[in-house]
Order: sequence, then structure tokens, then C-alpha cells
Amino acid sequence: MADTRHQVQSGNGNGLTAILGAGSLGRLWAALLPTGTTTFILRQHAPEEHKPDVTYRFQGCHGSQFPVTVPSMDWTTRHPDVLIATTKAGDTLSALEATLPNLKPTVPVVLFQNGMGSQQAVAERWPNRPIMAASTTEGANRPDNSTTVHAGRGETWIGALTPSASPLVTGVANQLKASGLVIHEEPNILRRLWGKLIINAGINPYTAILDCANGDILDAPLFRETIGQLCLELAEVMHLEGLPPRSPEDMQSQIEAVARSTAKNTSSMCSDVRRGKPTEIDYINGFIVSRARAHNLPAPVNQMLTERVKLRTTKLHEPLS
Ligand code: KPL
Repeated sequence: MADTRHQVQSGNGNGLTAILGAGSLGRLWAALLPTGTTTFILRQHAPEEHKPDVTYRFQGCHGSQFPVTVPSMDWTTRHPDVLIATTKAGDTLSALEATLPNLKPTVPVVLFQNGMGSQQAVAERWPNRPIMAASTTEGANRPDNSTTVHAGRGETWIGALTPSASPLVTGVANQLKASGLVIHEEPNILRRLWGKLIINAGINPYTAILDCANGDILDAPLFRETIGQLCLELAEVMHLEGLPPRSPEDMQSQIEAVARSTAKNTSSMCSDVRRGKPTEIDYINGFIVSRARAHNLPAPVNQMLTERVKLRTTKLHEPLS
């Protein structure tokens, strides 16, 4: 595919999407949005003219491959219409602190973080900005630094977190639909994020502790002995948070179904642990523990999983159980 990404025109209304976070998900969007309409916001402290382009090979779901070159943001000449933040949950607030002073206050920001807690922190920090959250089931990974793979087609839901974002959701969804990915507008994005949180809370920590693919947790004693109680804790916290009732049994079957349908996947948390990177445990099971605490409720299984994942990130070579 010819690479014409250097021909980005500046100015408003050009459909320019700025991407904060050049990980797998950010690279997926950059590869699939029309050539010339994306730019990466790079965080290293270099003068604008020294910031490099981001280049990689992109492999689509059906094996098609093409090279991608995305220019880094030059705030002096370009004015994005949308900013999508695909940073890790734990990095998002500080990345936005560094970025938002450059961005017009009316430009919508879409948060693509896993788990919960970072989205609320951003919406509370900038209540007057149009802030949205997205929940996606698109699968992307980077087998090496120069390759991004679209590992599985999914869907993406986008919804408003702050009042000024509500009228802008349709425009943002349309801009992102140019990628060819399936995008839905979601009037209740928090509910949707909770839905994903249940799955991540019931799969990710087990894979990280046991150092295994998603499907392998299903027969592991650690999973079998604690998943029922984990789902009870989730149901209680969700009830106290005012979410529609979900039975623990229903949550457990859903978790097990996703573990089976993604049996060969390495979860994002397992992959973080393997690469010695910080995990998103504080925004998944750690978030459940903190919401339980806010309601004076114990959440011992979520607590235990949070602690054991943290132990794995500091003691990578401890014996597994
Ligand atoms: O979202 C995921 C993740 O890895 O973070 C699951 C659903 C567990 C798929 O791997």
C-alpha cells in the first residue's frame, strides 16, 4: 500500500485523529483509519521537529500486510478533531496532563483504557471538557516492536462521560467508522465498562498468576476454588453501585465462555507480567476492592488476586501454584 501519511493537511474539520499511546490498540486505529488522517502524540521530551514518525508493519485479520508510517503530532500546524487515548490505565492521567494544555477545550477526548477508575479520574479532573469512554473487543498485539497484528475482529462502543460530550458522540463515532471497524454509540457507557470489567476480573489475574493462556485457567484449582466467590463479590459491589442485578452464576458462565472462546489468547495482564511491565490490576480487581471498601464490604478473593498479581510483577521467578 502506498504510504501517503506525510500528506496530512492541517486545520479543523479535516477529520484528523490524534492518538495518545502508540501501543497495540493505538497502532490498530492508526493503521485502519484513512491514510493521512492520524497522528501520534509522542511523549518523549524532544523539540517538535525531532520527533520521529512511527513506522511498523500491519497485519490484518485475514493475513493482509502493509507498511504504516504515522507522523508525530506537530502542535504548531495541526489541530485534531478528536483525541483518542490508548495509553495504559495507570499512565492516562499524567499523559493527558501533559497533552491537554495543547488541545482546544472543545475537542473530544475518547478514553480506551481497560478496567475502571482511570476514566472516572479523567472525567473528574476535566469536568468541562467533552470526555468519552470506549469499550472495545478488538484484539491487537505486537509480536515484535516493528509489527502490529489485528488478532481478532470485535466491536467498539463509545459513550459520553461528561455532559459536553453527549452531543459529540455521533460525530466521533462517524469519524472512527472510517476505519471500517464496527462502532456503536452507547448511551450507558459505564454499564458497558462494568460488563467488560467482569470478564477481565475473572480471567486476567488468573492468567497472570498461573502464567498461562486464557483457556488454561478453566481447570486450574486456583480458578475452580475461587471463581464462585469472586462472582459473588462482583454481584454485591455492582448492586451497591446501583447497577442492574446480575446473578453470580450468570457472570461465572460468561467468564468461562469467554475463557473458552479466547482459549489460546495470552491476556493483556499475562503479557504485561511476562514483559516485566506494570499491570492494570489496580483498575480491574483492585478497583472492585476499592469500591467494596467504599461500601464497607470485604472482597477477599479480589484482594487476594490483586496481591498475588502484584507479587508476580516483583518476583517473576517465584514458583507457580
Ligand atoms: O480483554 C482481555 C484481555 O486480555 O485483556 C480478554 C477478554 C481476557 C481476552 O484476552
